Amino acid sequence: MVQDLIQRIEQLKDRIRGSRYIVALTGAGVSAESGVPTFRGKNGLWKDYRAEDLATPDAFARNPQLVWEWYDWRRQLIASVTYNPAHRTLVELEKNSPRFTLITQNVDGLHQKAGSTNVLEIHGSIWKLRCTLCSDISENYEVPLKALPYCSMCGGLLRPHVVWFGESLPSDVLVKADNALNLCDLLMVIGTSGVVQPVASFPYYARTKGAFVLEVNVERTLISHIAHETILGKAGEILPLFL
Ligand code: BV8
Ligand code: ZN
Repeated sequence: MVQDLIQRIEQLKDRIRGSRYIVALTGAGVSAESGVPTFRGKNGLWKDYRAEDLATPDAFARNPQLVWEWYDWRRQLIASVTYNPAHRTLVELEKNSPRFTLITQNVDGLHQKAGSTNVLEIHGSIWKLRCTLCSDISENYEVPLKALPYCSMCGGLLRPHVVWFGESLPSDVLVKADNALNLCDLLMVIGTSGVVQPVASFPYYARTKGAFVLEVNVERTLISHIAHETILGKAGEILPLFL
């Protein structure tokens, strides 16, 4: 069993070394070992609410206070943790690869804190706010938020600059992601359950364009049947083995 894993890791190291364009697609699982709860894990994200119930425009329109309470709680939690070996390994891979793009569904900013530079935040960032009236985007690192934030330009209520359910992904980021998935010869899918669309279809798309799809997760997921190789284990323990 262990011998088999060592052999598979060695083969994957050769493949990584020989890749001309690596894309990494990450989800909540890469931040789990930093202490950031995943969305659909058993410990869940917050009280008895589900992300699908709070991360929506309707929830915010109905009760901005409650939605901001949830984001403020997550911002405080994220501000109190730091990146882990999974994030750091992706920084090293970016440095050592001829071409490398990191597409993340995470909004926590831990990839950038760890040193990743070419990061596509496909679902936005919890550290950016957008005005609900004039759409001005600002960065805000205030934890805890003392009150509901309002726009300095027009006085409109600010919302988290993240993609909620039912909202389309930022087209400029989508175009870059599409291009990367089209051109890469290795796609590493790390710590995502493959539930949320359209990102969950990215591995399938990359595979049809000829990429080798490698998945790292603690359990098999909806992506596993698309992956050429699935390594079961914690991202913070498995990824450093590829260096
Ligand atoms: C869109 C940002 C339409 C905010 C998020 C049916 C009904 C209603 C809607 C739909 C439907 N079918 C499809 C939809 C569309 C919907 C969707 O996919 N719903 C799902 C629930 C079925 N999608 C959308 O609404 C998207 N927009 O489709 O727009 C449209 C189209 C055209 C024009 C206009 C509009 C928008 C989706 C974006 C939603 N925003 N978050 C915020 O974060 O607050 S989603 C949320 O889920 C996060 O972004 C998160 O990143 C993302 C994905 O979750 P994961 O990252 O995979 O996390 P999860 O907990 O699920 O899994 C963690 C994984 O890690 C697990 O596999 C676990 O095993 C693993 N793991 C744990 N520990 C470790 C580990 N792995 C390795 N190491 C470890 N240590
Ligand atoms: Zn404004």
